[in-house]
Amino acid sequence: MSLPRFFRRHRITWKLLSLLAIGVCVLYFYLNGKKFDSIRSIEVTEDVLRFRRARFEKYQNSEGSRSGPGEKGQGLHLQGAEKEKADSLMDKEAFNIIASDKISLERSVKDVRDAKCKSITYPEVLPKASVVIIFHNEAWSPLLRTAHSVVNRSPPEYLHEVILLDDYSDRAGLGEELSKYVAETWPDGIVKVVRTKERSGLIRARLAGARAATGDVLIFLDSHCEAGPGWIEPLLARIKEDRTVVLCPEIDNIDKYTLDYGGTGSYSVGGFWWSLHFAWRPIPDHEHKRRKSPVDPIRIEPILARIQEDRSNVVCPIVDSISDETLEYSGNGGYQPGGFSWSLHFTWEDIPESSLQNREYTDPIRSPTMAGGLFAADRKFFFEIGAYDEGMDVWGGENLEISFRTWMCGGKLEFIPCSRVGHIFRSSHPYTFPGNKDTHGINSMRLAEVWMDGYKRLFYMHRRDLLDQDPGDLTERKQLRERLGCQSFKWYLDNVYPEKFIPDENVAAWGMVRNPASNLCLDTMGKDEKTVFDVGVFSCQGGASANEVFSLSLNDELRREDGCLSTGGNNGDKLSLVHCQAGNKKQQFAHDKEKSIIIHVGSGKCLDVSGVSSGGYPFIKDCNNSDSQKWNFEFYL
Ligand code: LR7
Ligand code: MN
Repeated sequence: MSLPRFFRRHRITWKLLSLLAIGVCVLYFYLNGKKFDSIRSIEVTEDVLRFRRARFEKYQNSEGSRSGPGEKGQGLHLQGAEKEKADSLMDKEAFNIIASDKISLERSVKDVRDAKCKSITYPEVLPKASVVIIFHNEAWSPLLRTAHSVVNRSPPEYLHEVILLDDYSDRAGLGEELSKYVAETWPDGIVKVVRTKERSGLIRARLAGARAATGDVLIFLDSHCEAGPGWIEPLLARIKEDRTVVLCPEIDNIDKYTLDYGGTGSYSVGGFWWSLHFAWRPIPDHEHKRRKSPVDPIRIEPILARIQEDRSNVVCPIVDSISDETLEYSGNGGYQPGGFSWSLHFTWEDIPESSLQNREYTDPIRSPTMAGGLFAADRKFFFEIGAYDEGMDVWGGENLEISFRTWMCGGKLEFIPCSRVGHIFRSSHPYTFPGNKDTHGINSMRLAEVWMDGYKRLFYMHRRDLLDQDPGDLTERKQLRERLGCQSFKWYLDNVYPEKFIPDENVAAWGMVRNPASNLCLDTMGKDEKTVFDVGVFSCQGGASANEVFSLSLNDELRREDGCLSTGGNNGDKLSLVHCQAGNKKQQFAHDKEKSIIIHVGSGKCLDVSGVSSGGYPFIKDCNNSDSQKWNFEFYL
């Protein structure tokens, strides 16, 4: 039966059908309009593409010869009245808005990439990106500089759109004026403004941006960034290679006082504190090993090439071993430079830490976590692995949540050294937190409850105050974890972050370190572990304070998460908490449980609190078996 006959038989008229169609359309636009302001959409014809290409080339060709304040990524040092004005606005804006306003929105930046990055050829066909820039009350110049830098430094073939996602700003200029500027500056519609209808917080704002986006790849940026030369190709090429990677560019520092665009110096990866704050740290050894050898793979004749490069080089191959018994040929595992002993014998040495960090590579660096704001992912993959937790408010926590989840649910997190994006690191938040809520705390609680299994105990150790708080409904996120069949948090620690110190596992003892006679316990006295300070003693808090949690590690360290007790070894020396350094003799302690003493191995002296009261400092002294030298750990393993 033909369709018209079917309709006739069932008395469905065309009129009714078209009415229905109109109805559906109206409903569709109504619903869409509810979520956010409509997106200005322009058909991308050949003409539009040609226009975009011409604009891109024009900028690329003129970039080198630009002149004016801040060009080439230089900082601006204001004087006199301007400086005063800038200083007075620092509290409100948390960066130098006057300097920023004086710098062109299209300024050039330094090309801080490793030279090798520039000679990589990427596939000509790459997935296309939707760049999502979320903002709430961002200042005009950093916001638009972010957008311009993306348009000017992304070949139009790879840039599907730039979405300025306005999270309900009420700052002057960000409404009509912004829409007008965008329409006039980018008449081809490459930049779109999308607005939320209520303050969503950065997590839901990013979700709204991701939902509005239609490109193959999502790239999120904060609203005070500058994309560097060639930033987008390495990200897209890596995602083309493997759609399950979540990528971060190397994040360069744009100085908040001068707007100087500076490189990062060395590559870092992300970690975390058990308090669920993000931390930068050097690339760990196992990752150095995993990554490609320092020998550039494109050099077929490395020795000759190196000499050709510089004739004053004397070059050695890496010496592999051939067993004298079996003649088995084997690699030597690591790379080692030579040294000598004073008896004038040749020695193999370890590669000094400094040159490990300075070795520059172009290939991806795996990282257990990301900072949060700047990353790229295949759009569909981003949603497949659970996008974001909609229940998280305003700021904080989502960066570790997406990091843990990515690794645990089958993805990988990588930093891409050849992709550089600058970010203004501000010291405070130039926006409100509605209801003055501790959103980082509650958001982190949500992620701990869903993703950290039993290890959430270590978060609550730092945040006992949260134990009676309500993190909200977690059913959906728990179902997501179930549905995706994700790995355990222990798997993540073992496989992705094996160097992470777990204060109460694989240690000899932990908890309060108590001197029974005085009821004094070792105590950080609230000092930040990221700084160096002397460890004190305080009346024991009965496990109520994370300040009194120390571990005796299996390597004889008396330590916290990242800081180890260290002392010179003279009678009366205090103990300072410094960054742990494996094998450092000053940081070695032994605990004799029978005698209840803690001995500094290097000096053979004992930890002592004689004459010290709560708030004072313990020290080391010749062992004398007195009560002031007796110490017990809260827990022994
Ligand atoms: O309610 C809000 N709505 C928003 O749209 C609050 C903020 N925002 C926007 C804001 O305008 C900005 O563009 O969200 C973005 C991030 O806010 P910032 O710049 O105040 O955050 P931050 O740079 O201090 O914080 C880092 O950690 C956050 C944790 O929630 C986010 O993940 C940020 O994106 C993240 N920034 C980076 O990772 C950049 C690199 C810095 C580092 C380390
Ligand atoms: Mn930021």
